[in-house]
Amino acid sequence: MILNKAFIEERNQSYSAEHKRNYEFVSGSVSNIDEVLKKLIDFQVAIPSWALGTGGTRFGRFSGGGEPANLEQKIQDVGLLHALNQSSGAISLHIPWDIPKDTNAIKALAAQHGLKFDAVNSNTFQDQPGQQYSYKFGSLQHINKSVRRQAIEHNIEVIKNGVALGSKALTVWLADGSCFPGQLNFRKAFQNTLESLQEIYAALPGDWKIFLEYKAYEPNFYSTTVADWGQSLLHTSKLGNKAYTLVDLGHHLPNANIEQIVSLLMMENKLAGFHFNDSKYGDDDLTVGSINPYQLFLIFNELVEGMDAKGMNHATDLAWMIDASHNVKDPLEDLLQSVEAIMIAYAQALMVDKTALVEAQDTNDSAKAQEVLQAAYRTDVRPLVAEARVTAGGALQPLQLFRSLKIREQLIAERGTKIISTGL
Ligand code: RM4
Ligand code: MN
Ligand code: MN
Repeated sequence: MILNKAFIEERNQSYSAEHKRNYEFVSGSVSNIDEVLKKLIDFQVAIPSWALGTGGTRFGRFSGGGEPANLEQKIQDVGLLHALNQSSGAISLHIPWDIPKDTNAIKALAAQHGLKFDAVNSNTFQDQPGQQYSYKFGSLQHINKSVRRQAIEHNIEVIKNGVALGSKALTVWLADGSCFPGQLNFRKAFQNTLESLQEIYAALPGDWKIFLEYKAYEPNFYSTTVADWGQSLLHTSKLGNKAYTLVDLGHHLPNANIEQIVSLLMMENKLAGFHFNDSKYGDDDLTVGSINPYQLFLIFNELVEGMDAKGMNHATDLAWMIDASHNVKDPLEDLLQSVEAIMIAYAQALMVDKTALVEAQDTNDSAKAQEVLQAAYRTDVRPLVAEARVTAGGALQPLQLFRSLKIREQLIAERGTKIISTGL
């Protein structure tokens, strides 16, 4: 199914009078409105190939029907999202869940939908059929060199897959760690991990980057070998200037000040980018903005401030990706909501009165600083985001259009109800 721009434009008509009114109201107070719109249009968020099927927990999985059965169908799904919101112009693949069989055909299909290939992700947290050594006790950290070698080779293989598709980065998330005190020598685990990463780093093409995620716990519940931003930064600093630390919002301990982490990683030129999601307890992988939208705004406020201080391009100098997966919503509706939440937080951050904020900071005026931030956060910027989307050829109301066109019903008719997508 391909939604073309003319069709979407026609469907937008029915809401356009109301939109115009709302847009005029909010844009009237934005002095640099053209610049803001341009930034919103340029900003693209990559969709993870593993989020297009229904997610599960270790207790169960409730398939919603019409899930993509293969990589081609996953690309079609991201194509649908992008047609609706014009902000999801890239897909991030997980290997071996999504190994392309015919690379050229896959590239052509993606191009037909206006999609690029974002970072490729390796997987050494599961054993695959036929694999010689098990990752039960870790991969890049493993006490046995043969296991480490197998995991290194896998990452190099993933890079090769990515090169063929035109990706420019490898994202590594390691489940490595230990479940009980005394199980692991922390120093040796760190050193083995670093040496393994150095071998992977050496295999990166000249214009590639490696992103190293951190995560506080799970699946290991006593220690994780790359557990926080300090441990990731230690590795990425030792590796070199092609290595960056990736922030997955759900990977922190409760109440961590993520916006401060982001600010300092940027200061050190070590921020890779994001895996966006939201969480109440841990790595919940909930819809972006569904639990703590103010935190998301504060993160974007630091991002915009930090990127502007360094003269960075907001759209292209950091990697923007969603990493979400859960049990109950239609995955495509969920992703539309996640992208919208990201765009809203970004638009609000663009609206912050920077001069007033700096003035408040320089005079220790905490009350004023709060007023400035909350003035931006409490502005309803949805008409700005919608205007950018419509200008780019997207739908005024993507979720409503998805529902009124009965897209899920059509996907179920085409694909059936029994398919279980690869992923979590
Ligand atoms: C991990 C981590 C990785 C993702 C896997 C599926 O918790 O967030 O980024 O690739 O889940
Ligand atoms: Mn992640
Ligand atoms: Mn995660």
